[in-house]
Amino acid sequence: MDLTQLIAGASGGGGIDFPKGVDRNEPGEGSYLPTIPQSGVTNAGVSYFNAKGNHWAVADTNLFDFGTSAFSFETFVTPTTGIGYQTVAEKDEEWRVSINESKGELTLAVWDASLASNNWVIAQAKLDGTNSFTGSVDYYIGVVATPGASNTAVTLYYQNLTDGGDLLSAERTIAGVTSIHNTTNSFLLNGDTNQRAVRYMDEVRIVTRALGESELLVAAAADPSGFDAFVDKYDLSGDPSANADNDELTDWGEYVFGGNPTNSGDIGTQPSLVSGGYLFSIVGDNTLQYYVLTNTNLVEGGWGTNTGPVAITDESGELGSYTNAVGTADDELFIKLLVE
Ligand SMILES: [Ca+2]
Ligand SMILES: [Ca+2]
Ligand SMILES: [Ca+2]
Repeated sequence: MDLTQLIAGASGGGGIDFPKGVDRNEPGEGSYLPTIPQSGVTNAGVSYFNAKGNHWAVADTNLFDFGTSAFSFETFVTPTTGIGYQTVAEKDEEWRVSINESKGELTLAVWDASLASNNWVIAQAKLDGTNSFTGSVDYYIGVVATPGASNTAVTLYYQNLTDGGDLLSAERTIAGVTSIHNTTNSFLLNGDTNQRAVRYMDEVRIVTRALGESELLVAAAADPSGFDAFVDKYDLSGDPSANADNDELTDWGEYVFGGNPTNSGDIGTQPSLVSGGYLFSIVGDNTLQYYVLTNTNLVEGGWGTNTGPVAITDESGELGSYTNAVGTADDELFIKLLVE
């Protein structure tokens, strides 16, 4: 469901004031709300609710009629300090996502029409204890609700973006609810009174199916890995053939052999030959493979593959040791290690 389109045509509903789209803070609260949602479209702004009951209101459409279908809701949010319970998103008498800044709870409530009263029934977790939601800290939250034959299964997702925490999740069950109640009520983002309002929100996504963990918005915004992480760590150009410290190894070589690309005195662990065994170390990155190439005569001969490609299965990021028997039969043998 493209909420961007829906919100573009939305009114401020019955709130105190229209919410505002503002530039992302740099740094401070709201600064960790990502600029690139899974659609790949960058944006500089966030929704600023300013702890007031301003909200985006989207009129009901059949896109919201989930029925017995699973659905997923995700957003990035900055809670308000000192007001406890805060509504993140709500479709009255259907479903509601809320956080509690004082108790640390993330809650999906769904409406159980079969009950005579107290119809909101909940799935709730304190993903990181009672301090899960601190005012002015940026968080990712997600809920995945899957109605079944006798209950609704719910997965709650949570990540503290400001402090760089892991993505955490909890499984819950809402007994007795086998479909999502359908009304014509509007969909609201943010609470409609200033006692229930968040500070910032961005990148809201609703999908009419159960998203897997690898499909979540935070999966797209995950930290770079492998050579990309090495480039970030040492502030390199990103060109594998560059040589930032002008030693004998390219930046790529420094990555592969565990060197320091900004210290010409450190070229990592270089291959060595011990009684017919070619010993070498390669960084634990399972996207890599290596070949050991040999040549008996650098002037006339060609390089042959002694072994390879051999996939690296280690994914630790630490150097791993490998060995390849090249033998001692030749009077002269040139050995080359190719890693790609
Ligand atoms: Ca409806
Ligand atoms: Ca270098
Ligand atoms: Ca170096």
